[in-house]
Amino acid sequence: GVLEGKDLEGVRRRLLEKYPPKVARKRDKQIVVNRVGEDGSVPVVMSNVRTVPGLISQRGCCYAGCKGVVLGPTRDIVNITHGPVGCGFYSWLTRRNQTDPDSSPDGHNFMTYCFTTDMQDEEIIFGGEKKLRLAIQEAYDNFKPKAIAVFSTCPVGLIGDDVHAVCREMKEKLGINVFGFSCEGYKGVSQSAGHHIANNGIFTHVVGTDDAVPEGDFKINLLGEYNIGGDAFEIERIFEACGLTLVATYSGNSSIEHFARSHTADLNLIMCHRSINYVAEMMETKFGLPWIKVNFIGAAATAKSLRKIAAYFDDPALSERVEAVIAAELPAVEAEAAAVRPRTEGKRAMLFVGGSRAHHYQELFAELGMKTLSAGYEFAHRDDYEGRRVLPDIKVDADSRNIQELEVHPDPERYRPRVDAQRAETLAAKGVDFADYAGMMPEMPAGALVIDDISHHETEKMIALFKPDIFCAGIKEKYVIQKHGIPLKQLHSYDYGGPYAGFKGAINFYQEIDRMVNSRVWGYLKAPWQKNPELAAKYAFE
Ligand code: CFN
Ligand code: HCA
Repeated sequence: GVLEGKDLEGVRRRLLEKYPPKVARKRDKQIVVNRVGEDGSVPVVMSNVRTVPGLISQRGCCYAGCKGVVLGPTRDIVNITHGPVGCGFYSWLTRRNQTDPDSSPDGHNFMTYCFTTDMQDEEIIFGGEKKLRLAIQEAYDNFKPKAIAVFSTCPVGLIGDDVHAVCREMKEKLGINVFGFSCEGYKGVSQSAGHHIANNGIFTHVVGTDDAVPEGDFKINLLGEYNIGGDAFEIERIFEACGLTLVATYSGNSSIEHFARSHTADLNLIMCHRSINYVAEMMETKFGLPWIKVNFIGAAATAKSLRKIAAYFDDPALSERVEAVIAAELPAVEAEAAAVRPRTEGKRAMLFVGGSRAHHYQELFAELGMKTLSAGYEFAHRDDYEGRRVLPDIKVDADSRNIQELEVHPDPERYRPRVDAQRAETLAAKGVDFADYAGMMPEMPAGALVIDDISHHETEKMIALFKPDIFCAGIKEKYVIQKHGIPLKQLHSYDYGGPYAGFKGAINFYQEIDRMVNSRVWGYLKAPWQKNPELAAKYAFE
């Protein structure tokens, strides 16, 4: 098996043995050994459940998912964090979502600013609506933005400020789009609830407000791509070369104007399903826009995704251009992989990240001849693990719109009814699965250990048991892991690197992983007392 002949049940026991019985019973359902049936079925991993208090989790909060993740990367909305200063400050560009100032002809790029109401004791006690009103006014006076969005942090919900009423009032007064999100950090069990709230809000307040159809024969939206380390720039480069017209990206280097007309595209491509599937579902229901999953992490995955898009449009000229782009790009990538592979072949990785990258990055490691011993998401749901469609199973707040309540657009001439049956048949005939709900586990080897919402304790056990050659996670894990002498690659912020998407990104990734897994520095990481018995003895008695 992948886990090097280790007794897998024994490994699971070792991870759980220190826990009190009730905790062990819960974690037991979130740690499974992968098996893949002939029909692609995999075991159930319990996910999207509350973390046991006291366990050190990698997870973030609802506000992080809404403001930090989904809407933070939009450059021309003034995003105001309503709360004490920390939430706004810590979600200010730490994710390394990039913008291209040249793509804002009006000069609107507010990414370099951090907007917050900076609530004090006075607002917590007497209410913060007045300060929020002033903040919106001040932002408007200084920047004259097209839109202002307000994001609630924990205390806002606790004291009951009505951010939506303030937004409505200011929208009326200023004559620009002003809308709020009840994304208090404590809602739900992770960032995931925040994704949902962001999706519902942007759909309700922005999508479909501009009916002007952009020019282009093959109009697409790219959903769930946030331009971390410039990934979206590389994907845009490839789309352009292929002759695909990108209407909107949700939400790397995005503009509110792109969202407003995104319903006029022909096809939605979903890169990170977890964070944005709700927008895709709602666009499909209301405007008849079909969606397919893509993955631009890995050269082979990129080529496969481009071919899938071409198959969807079923146009010989497009297919020809796509093939030409793949043929032009692949040789350089393959040459680099071949150069690096003798040094990376057989090395072992573990990936514990978010809700899609722990899956997508396995492609890049496979291209390096490396194997994934163990992987897991922080906050993904069963469909992201199993690759099957299961209904959204998280509770959202009352002001969020439920997708089931949506009606189709009143103009069926203009917007196709939900899922064009004929097109689905055409695709099936070409062997393209229209509803390809690929997930992590069906694409992982049997015997790999899948761990949902891994705890710090389990992380240390996994390190001690397997000594992987590289561990992929985030900033909170990084230095703890490295002190064990194992390099940690941040798959959130990419450390200081990137892009890793597309063809050029793959080359960057190969080179960086080669440097990391082959650096001799990790062998020198013993602390003085680990090398010197006298020191060890001294500290033992102090
Ligand atoms: S950029 Fe995305 S790809 S949006 Fe999501 S699930 Fe986070 S911020 Mo960190 S890196 Fe991560 Fe994914 Fe989608 Fe990023 S794996 S945890 S909420 N994520
Ligand atoms: C978030 C954002 C985060 C955190 C990354 C990390 C990101 O979830 O709040 O823990 O290093 O990608 O910036 O996921």
